[in-house]
Amino acid sequence: MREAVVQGDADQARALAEALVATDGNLLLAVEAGFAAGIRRVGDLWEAGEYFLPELVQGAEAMKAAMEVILPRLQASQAGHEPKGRVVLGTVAGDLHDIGKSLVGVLLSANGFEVHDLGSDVPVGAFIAKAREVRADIVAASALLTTTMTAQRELVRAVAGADFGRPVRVLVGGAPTTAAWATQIGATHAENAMRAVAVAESLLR
Ligand code: B1M
Repeated sequence: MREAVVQGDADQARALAEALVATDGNLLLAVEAGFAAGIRRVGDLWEAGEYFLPELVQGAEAMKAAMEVILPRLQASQAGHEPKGRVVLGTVAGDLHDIGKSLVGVLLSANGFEVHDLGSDVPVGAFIAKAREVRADIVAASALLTTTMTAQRELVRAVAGADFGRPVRVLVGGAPTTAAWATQIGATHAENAMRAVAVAESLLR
C-alpha cells in the first residue's frame, strides 16, 4: 500500500484498498501504516528534490483512489446513531490539501458526530455561515501550509465575534500546526485523526 502511493500507482492503490475492505482487515491501521506512510514518503522525496510536482500529484491521486474505497466503509460503521455533536469541517482558504482533513471527518462521523465537510480552500465566512445554519458545536479547520495556518487564527476571531448565542469551540490541526500554536490563537489542537475524535469528545463535555 505504501509503495503503491510512493510509485503514484492509483490503479494498484485502489485494487489494494478493495482487497482490504473485502476482508476484515484493520482499515485505520492500513491507512496510517500503509497509504498515509506512502504519501508522507512522497512529501519527503519532494522536499529532498528527488520528486517533482508531477510525482507529488500522482502520489496524492493514488492516495485519494485508496481513500475513496476505504472512507465510505469506515463511515458506514456508525450509521444510524444519535449524533454526539455537530461539527463544521474544512481546510482553510488558500489550501488545497484535503486528505488528512477528510480522514478527520470520516473518523468523527464514524464515532458518532454529525459532520458537515465544506471541502478545501474554505473562506472564514463560509465556516461561520455553515456553523450558524447547522447550530454547530465545533468548527474544525485543517491547514497543511505554514502560509495558510494564519487563517486558523482569523477563524478563531470570527467565531468569537459571531455571537452564536451558545458556545462554539474551534479545533485545529494539520501537519505544521502544534498545541502551542493552538493555545496561542485560542483554539484546541489535535495532532492526528484519532486524537481529533477524543479532543472533540472532550470539548463537548
Ligand atoms: Co503539498 N505540501 N503542496 N500537495 N503536500 C506539503 C504539505 C509539504 C509539507 C510538502 C513538503 O515540502 N515536504 C509542503 C508544505 C511546506 C510548508 O508549508 N512549510 C507542500 C507544498 C509546498 C505544496 C505546494 C505549495 C507545492 C507547489 O505547488 N509548489 C502546493 C500548494 C497547493 C495549495 O494548497 N494551495 C501543494 C500541492 C499538493 C498537492 C495538490 C499535489 C497534494 C494535495 C492533494 C490533496 O490533498 N487533495 C499535496 C500533497 C499530497 C502533500 C503531502 C506530500 C502529503 C499531505 C497529505 O495528504 N498527508 C505533504 C507532505 C507531508 O505532509 N509530509 C505536502 C497525509 C495525511 C493523512 O496527513 O494531511 O498531515 P495530514 O493529516 C494528518 C494530521 O496532520 C492530522 O490528521 C491527519 C491524519 O492523522 N490533521 C488534523 C490534518 N488536519 C487536521 C484537522 C484537525 C485535526 C487533525 O482538526 C480540525
